[in-house]
Amino acid sequence: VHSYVKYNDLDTINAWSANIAAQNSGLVSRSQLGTSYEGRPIYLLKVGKSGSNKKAVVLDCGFHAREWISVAFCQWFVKEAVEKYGSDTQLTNLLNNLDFYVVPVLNVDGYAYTWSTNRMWRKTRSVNSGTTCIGTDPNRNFNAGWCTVGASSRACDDTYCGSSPESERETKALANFIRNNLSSIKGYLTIHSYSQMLLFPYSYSYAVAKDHTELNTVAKNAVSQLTSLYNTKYTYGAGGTTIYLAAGGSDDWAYDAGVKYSFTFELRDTGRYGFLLPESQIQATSQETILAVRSIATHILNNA
Ligand code: 0X9
Ligand code: ZN
Repeated sequence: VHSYVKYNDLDTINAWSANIAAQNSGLVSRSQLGTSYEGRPIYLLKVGKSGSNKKAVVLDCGFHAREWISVAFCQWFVKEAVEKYGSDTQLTNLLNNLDFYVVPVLNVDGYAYTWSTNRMWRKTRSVNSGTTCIGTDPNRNFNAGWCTVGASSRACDDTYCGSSPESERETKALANFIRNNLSSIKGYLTIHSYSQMLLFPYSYSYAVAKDHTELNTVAKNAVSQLTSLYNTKYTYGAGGTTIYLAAGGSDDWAYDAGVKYSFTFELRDTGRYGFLLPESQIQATSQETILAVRSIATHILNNA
């Protein structure tokens, strides 16, 4: 049975997304972004009041299979939208004027595998030729300095960049969706864990992004909002200098494709529990993170 304060398995999440769309048809609709390597549907929720020529923000969760708090956050975000639409002024304004394209779980095969077999799995579950090692790191598989730095060309490694950019069905599906909707998509938010960081381009090199100053201000304000709730400390900045150089990430790719407001969240914690963040922290983590997402979305609405 689905719970917002527990980690839910993939079947439960898929049933949840069908239900929340069916029960909030004026605000949420579900479609299929694509199909995974093992044949599972990858769903997409469009969250927003219908209108014409709306700007849009993509929000994805579950790139890395073991980062369960990310997946929990996407569910919480949609719950907030449907529960507070019409009463919360800021949220209502955002949903009236922006569409959020939410991918509750991108790496569905990997997520299922963390439930069935190996809680610490990170990559996709695609078969690699010439080895028994499975999977590609989806966040090393985008065409942004692909496999040049902070990524491995060895299929057995956790940061394997894949046989070519977008070699994975999951990354190809997301990239195609963004490419096909570039005229409306103004923001790209990809949710990971852990480290308590808010990152923006670039991570594939130390090059300073054209919009660095603005992105830094947006990040600073978002982090300030996040911290205001429970005093959770975040660092923020360009990925290369703030966390590490790592090429092939979706944030850098989306930015270079023209999505100016491109951010990676690294949610709680800083390592005490790491990927095994207790369920008791889902609510607080989600609530504080939503403040940051609202802050970024408000900036996009007013400036994009
Ligand atoms: O290494 C990653 O993919 C992210 N950290 S994680 O621990 N969740 O794996 C950080 C991604 C930052 N952005 C890029 N490297 N493009
Ligand atoms: Zn991650």
